Parts: sequence; structure tokens; C-alpha cells
Amino acid sequence: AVESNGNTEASIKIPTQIKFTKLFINGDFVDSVSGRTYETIDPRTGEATTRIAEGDKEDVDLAVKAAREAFDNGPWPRLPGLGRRRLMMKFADLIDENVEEIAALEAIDAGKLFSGLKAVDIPVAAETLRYYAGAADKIHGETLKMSRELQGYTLREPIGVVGIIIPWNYPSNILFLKVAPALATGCTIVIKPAEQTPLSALYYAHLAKKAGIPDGVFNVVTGYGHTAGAAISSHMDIDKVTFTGSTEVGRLVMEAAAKSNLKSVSLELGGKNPFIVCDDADVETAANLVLQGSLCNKGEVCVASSRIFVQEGIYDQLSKKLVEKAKTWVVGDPFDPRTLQGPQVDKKQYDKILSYIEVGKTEGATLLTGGKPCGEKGYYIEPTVFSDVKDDMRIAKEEIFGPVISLMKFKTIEEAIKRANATKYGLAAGILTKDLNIANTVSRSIRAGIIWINCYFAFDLDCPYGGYKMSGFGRDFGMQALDQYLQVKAVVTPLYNSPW
Ligand code: TXE
Repeated sequence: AVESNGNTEASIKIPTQIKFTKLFINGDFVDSVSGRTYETIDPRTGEATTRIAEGDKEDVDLAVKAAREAFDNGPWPRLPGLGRRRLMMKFADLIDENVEEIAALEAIDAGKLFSGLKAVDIPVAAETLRYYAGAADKIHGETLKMSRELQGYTLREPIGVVGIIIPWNYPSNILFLKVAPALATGCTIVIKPAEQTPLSALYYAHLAKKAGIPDGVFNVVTGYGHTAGAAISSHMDIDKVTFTGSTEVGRLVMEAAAKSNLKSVSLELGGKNPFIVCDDADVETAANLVLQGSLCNKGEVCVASSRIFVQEGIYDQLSKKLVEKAKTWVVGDPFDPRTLQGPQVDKKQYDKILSYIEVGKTEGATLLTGGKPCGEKGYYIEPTVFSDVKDDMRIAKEEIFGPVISLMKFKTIEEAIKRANATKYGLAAGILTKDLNIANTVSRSIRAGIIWINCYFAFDLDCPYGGYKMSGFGRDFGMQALDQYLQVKAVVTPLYNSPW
């Protein structure tokens, strides 16, 4: 049964205190220049958690100055790779030693499940540091053959000061999938966490210092997007900005980069990801994968399976099974180990999701279950299943970013491919079938950055991750992510006796 929040809260002891609420610039926690702070909200209750320093342009300027100095004159980019590796490994160990505390901070900030944060998100953040730490001393260029009387080789050098702007749905994982390769290459960084979820980033700043990462290398400016975020993307002294967030803001970031110093940009944006379930799929497996794909992290996932294309032969059975399972999907306090779905991150997202559910009903989709808020306080929404969803409905075209499953019927695989591709996005896709030829055909035909065959959300640090089309460009994770933070320098010298 769907449980209301609040039922279990009294018995839950939250294992943390909030220690860090100020900006972290040049190795110190400092107030914002203006002295302003803003309130963060606990999505479990809708009440205030704490006040956080509200950084703005002046604070970004100070952070960039520190990062610039650390890059231009400090030890970090000049250390041999193994020096950076050692410190990054130490940083990772410190994260592991504090998993419980960080997990609790993030559960309070984002409404994410404490158990999942403790078992997966935070340990994976530490592993991401280790993965790229291992690469820090293996970054090298090429010796070139050259066609003339010249000796040539390339160096791969760190790009410089990196601005990192991230969202609130995976505050630790998205942070480290950018921070870890940037640090490994020798870059220095200025991070702007999402205004909703600053607590873990500030905690990591304290651990970075404890690990011995030199002052000025790792800076955090908390604050809002249109002020602190915009100051990063338009800064004249930042060499690269890497952004994960909405497509609308991605466009603003790119525009600001173009209008300022033409800094390098990579963007990981929204998605409207198709999951194709063929007639030969096992219904139970399909239902479990669809449920995970659509409801995991309360649907606040850019690669969520948000358009479920089901072949006509299995459509009714799968719909029935999904409804049964959605009704027993436990919504509740993220600290309760029985909970599968916590509250949406904030009132804005909560309202957005509920309004999309209304749009779905108005446009003629059939609401099979859910569709309502739940609990007496906080931002909880019932797992929702719509069937008879048509391609031109807004719930099939726009990113809802909530616990909403949209079922769409198809006849032939050619039709499914065509409809799956009929979107401006191209982040992820799934295909469930026993037929290898169909699986291979679909994986080559869908224009998306990752295709999951007979699985969903199968992430791996070694697997590049990023978008096609308006889902952005650039790849996080995998060794390819290092390229985002490196630039290639060619060095040329004449050979003996050459005309030069
Ligand atoms: O995102 P924003 P919001 C999608 C999802 C969600 C919608 C809106 O559909 O419902 O976006 O979410 C910073 N210059 N995704 O409003 O605003 C902001 O402070 C520079 C998908 O929260 O894009 C935050 O740090 N930065 C996505 C970050 O951008 C600016 C995850 C993301 O916030 C800025 C999140 C500006 N002008 C939302 N304005 C995914 N790809 O996973 C805001 N920011």
C-alpha cells in the first residue's frame, strides 16, 4: 500500500548535523560578499532545513581568482600524475569513512532514499574519484609520423579553470562525474551546486581540504542559477563550463559562453527516453524494469524511461501487472528502509508533475492508477500509470521528471523505432526482447547516447554517458570524459638536415 509520510518519522533518528553552510573559497569556508543567505527546504515536510550562504557574481569572481592562481602558479597541475592520484585516493577514502553522514545530508536536501544513498550513490561517488585517480598518471599524447622532415608529438594538457554547474537529482554522483576527471587532468574547479541541494558539496569541500587537495583547487559557490550560475557561464577567466540540468538553461549557458570568452562547453540535458517492450518479453521482468526505469529516484532521472512503447500482444497483460505493482510501491519517508519512493525535491517540481498529470487526463490518456499527492505534508506523489498515451500528447513529448509511467501501444518494430526517434531529445533508450536481431537493429537505429538491451539503468563508471540531439553533447564517465578537461598541444621540431 502507498503509505503516507509522517507515519514513521517519529521513530527515525536522522544521523547527522549540518556543519557546513558557507561558501568554500581558496581553502576556507566564508560568508558571501553581500552577507546574504537563503533557506533550504526539507522536501519531507516543506519546512526550512537551514540557511546557506547565497553566493553571487562577486563570490564567483573570488572563487575564480583562487582557482586561476592555483592553476597558473600552484602545484596541482604541475604535480606528477601519481601525486594527484594519491590525494584523490585519500579524498575517496574520507568519503567512504563518512558515508552515513553524507547520505543523511543528501536525503534531507533532495528527498532521496537514505538506504540507496548509503549503499550506492555515496560509495559510487568515492569510486568515481578512484576510477579517474587511476588515470591521472596515464594521460599522454602521441608521437606523430608527419609527412615532411619534421619531428612532431602532442601533449594533452589540462584545460584550466573549470566551472561545474549541477542539478539536484544526483547531487553526489553528478558532482563527481565532473569533479573526478577534472581533478585527474590537473584542472582547478569552481562548483555551483543546485540551490536545493548544497549540503553534500560543502561537506565534500571540507573532505577535499582534509585530504590535502591544495587551496584554490576545489571551490564551491552556493547560490541561485540566474546569479551565481550565470556568473560562471559568462566569466571571462573560466576556461570550460560543464553543465547538467534543463535544456532551457543549457541553452543559456552556451549563449553566455559564446558571448563572453568562448569557453568550451559540455551539456547534459533532459530526455524523453523510449523503452520498447516486445511481445516476446517476460511480463514480470518487463514490469519490474519499467517500474525501476520510471519510478526510481521518484522519476527525477534524466534517463528515466518516460515513454513505454509496448507491443500490442503484451500490452494488456503488462498494463495490468504494472498497476498491481504500482499500487504496492511504498511512498514514504526516505529514512524508512521500507520506502521505495521519497518526496519530490521541491514545491516547483511537485507542482510541475501534478500539473502534467492533469494535462494527461485532459488530453485523453487513461489514468490507470495514482495521479494524486499523498501524505499530509511534504512533496509526495503517488506512482502514476497512464495508458492510451498518444505521441502528440504533451505527457509523451515533454519531460515530466516525476513518478509517471506513460504506456503507448505499437504493432511493428519499424513503427516503434520511428516513434521512439520522434523527439527532440536523445539521451537513453531501452529494448526488451529475446530476439537478438531486433535488439541489434533497435540499438543501431535509435538516436540516443546509451541503449540498454534487456536491462535499464545499467550504469558503469567505464561506460560513456551523454546525449544526442537536444539532450546535449560531451560525454561523462568512461575514459572519454577526460577529453572534456584536456586540450591538445602539438610540438614540432625540424629533423637534422631538414630545410627548416
Ligand atoms: O533545472 P535548472 P530546474 C529538468 C527537469 C526539471 C527541469 C527544471 O525536467 O523538471 O529541468 O529543473 C542552474 N545560468 N532537469 O529548474 O534550472 C541551477 O541553479 C547558469 C533535468 O531545477 O536547469 C542548477 O544548479 N546556471 C536535469 C542547475 O542550473 C543556471 C536535472 C540546474 O537547474 C541558470 C535537473 C543560469 N541562467 C533538471 N539557471 C538532468 N539533465 O538530469 C539555473 N541554473
